[in-house]
Amino acid sequence: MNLIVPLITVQNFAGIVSLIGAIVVLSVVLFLISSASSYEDKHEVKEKVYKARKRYFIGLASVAVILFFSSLQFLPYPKNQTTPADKIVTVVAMQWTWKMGEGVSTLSPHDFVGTNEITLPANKSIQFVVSSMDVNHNFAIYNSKGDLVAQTQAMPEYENQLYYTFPEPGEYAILCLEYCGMPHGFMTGKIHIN
Ligand SMILES: [Cu+2]
Repeated sequence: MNLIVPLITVQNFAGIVSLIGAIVVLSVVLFLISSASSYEDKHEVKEKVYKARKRYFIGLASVAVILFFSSLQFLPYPKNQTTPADKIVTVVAMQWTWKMGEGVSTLSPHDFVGTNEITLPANKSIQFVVSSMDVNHNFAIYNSKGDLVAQTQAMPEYENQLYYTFPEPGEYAILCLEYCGMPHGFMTGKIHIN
């Protein structure tokens, strides 16, 4: 998987936003430390801190609300899946691999037999029926550039439906995004799109 991308990726963007957030938090802390001069009495300092905290909270909440609503349009999921998908894939997560197979499984997650590599068509809507046979996992699909393109929780005794249309042929990697034990990082799979 090629993780070095010249253009800014979603992950890079999230990293930059986190960095800016950390700088803001650090600035507030430094401001509070510097403003807590020994010449002022405790009451005055407290007033200052409360004022700064209120402003910080309102600012942060406003940014969060704006980002939330303005980024909704980028969600990769269809608003209402009314037409049936072109293909259904059963996905069962287990410590520490994936079982995948085409079609709806009538077997229990435990008895379901699948492979951690699957070949699917491009430009066809795929419905992943995702569950787990042991603990909570997270089924995450990454494209060849290392961008997260779709994900859903893989939970025991519950089926999550994930709809995704692969826009182009290529290799897609599956990773688990829910820490599920020591070998969690090795819990990988592959989707070949052609
Ligand atoms: Cu995991």
